[in-house]
Amino acid sequence: MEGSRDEKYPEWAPPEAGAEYASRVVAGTYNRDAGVRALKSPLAQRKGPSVDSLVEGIAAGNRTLLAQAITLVESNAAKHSIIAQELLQRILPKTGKALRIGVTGVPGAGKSTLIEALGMKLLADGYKVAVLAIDPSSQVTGGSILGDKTRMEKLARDPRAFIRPSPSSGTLGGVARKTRETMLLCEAFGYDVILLETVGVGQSEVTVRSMTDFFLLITIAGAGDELQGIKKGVIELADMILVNKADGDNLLRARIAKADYNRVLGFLNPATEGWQTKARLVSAMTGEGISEFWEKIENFREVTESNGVFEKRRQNQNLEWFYAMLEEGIQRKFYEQASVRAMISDVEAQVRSGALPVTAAAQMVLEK
Ligand SMILES: Nc1nc2c(ncn2[C@@H]2O[C@H](COP(=O)(O)OP(=O)(O)OP(=O)(O)O)[C@@H](O)[C@H]2O)c(=O)[nH]1
Ligand SMILES: [Mg+2]
Repeated sequence: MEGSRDEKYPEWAPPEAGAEYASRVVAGTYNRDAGVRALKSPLAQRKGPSVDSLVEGIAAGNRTLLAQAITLVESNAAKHSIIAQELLQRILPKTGKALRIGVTGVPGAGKSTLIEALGMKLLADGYKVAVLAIDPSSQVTGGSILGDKTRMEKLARDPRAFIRPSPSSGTLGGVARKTRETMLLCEAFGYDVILLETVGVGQSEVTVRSMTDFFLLITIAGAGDELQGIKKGVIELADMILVNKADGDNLLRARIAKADYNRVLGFLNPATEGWQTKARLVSAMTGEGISEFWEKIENFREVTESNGVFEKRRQNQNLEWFYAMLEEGIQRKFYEQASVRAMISDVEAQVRSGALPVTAAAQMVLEK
């Protein structure tokens, strides 16, 4: 190969390349200390804005940077997590001021239509609104709130509102962590009301309850089966039950359903100390009843803030979250150990064949 000691042909040049190949690669100088420093800095290991610019962008109301910050907290990469935690630490003083409302209900109950109607009303009242989703099915389907965007058309188009689909990967615990952190980013950005939608099947309602101040259950009048359709457990979580689609021919049936719910609610412990959960009629389509139930939610905030329940719930939610993350971390660290994994595969066979009692087997692995 031709050229001086520090000059080489590029990789793509054929081995017999002559002077007709004009390209040369010049060996770079390498400052080892600076190089190591740069590699160690997590900021150097990703493209995209720095923590400073994300913090400033969020404070300045830059939606593009908010979206990038959310993408960062949603990342599963360890190097992103370090930066995300630094970002969250920095914005923390600006969080906590929004009212966090969970919305659940069976598929088709009208959650999205109602969120759109309520959201538009809140914008008109001067609030800024963020809508987030926790969708347990999205691991399979890739997220159904995409379809929802068309049902929240007006809200999606309004610059004062923000709609974010469910983070789509990981366990419910992982999705919950991402949603909580996204909620904090939205609060730092200045959204006053956060609406958290989840479909009313499985565990996700409990998760949404555990991160919201007010929990709204949306139902519809069915053919006499309204109380069987929803598990009693979910009713017990609710601060308000809205019987939606109370319009047209459906009005009478909606009234009956409302009375049925109120009767049942009379026997249940309230979800929030000092607050009686009631069923109300609403039509997300006509807008009838929306202002009235929002007034009740404002009333809820006044009552629970003055009796201390609001603050106490948030403190408990933070503690619960802390312990959940701790447990998750302990489990992960435990199973990551090669010796533990080896021992488990050993012991597993003995447990299966009955050669070793289960309790003794678990004890053996734990002592390891
Ligand atoms: N008549 C009437 N129809 C409504 C009302 N609210 C919603 N709908 C209709 O009910 C259907 C379902 O509404 P959505 O808002 O998509 O329901 P959802 O609970 O978000 O459904 P999923 O996201 O699939 O769980 C749509 O066709 C709406 O137009 C209402 O107040 N009255
Ligand atoms: Mg929906």
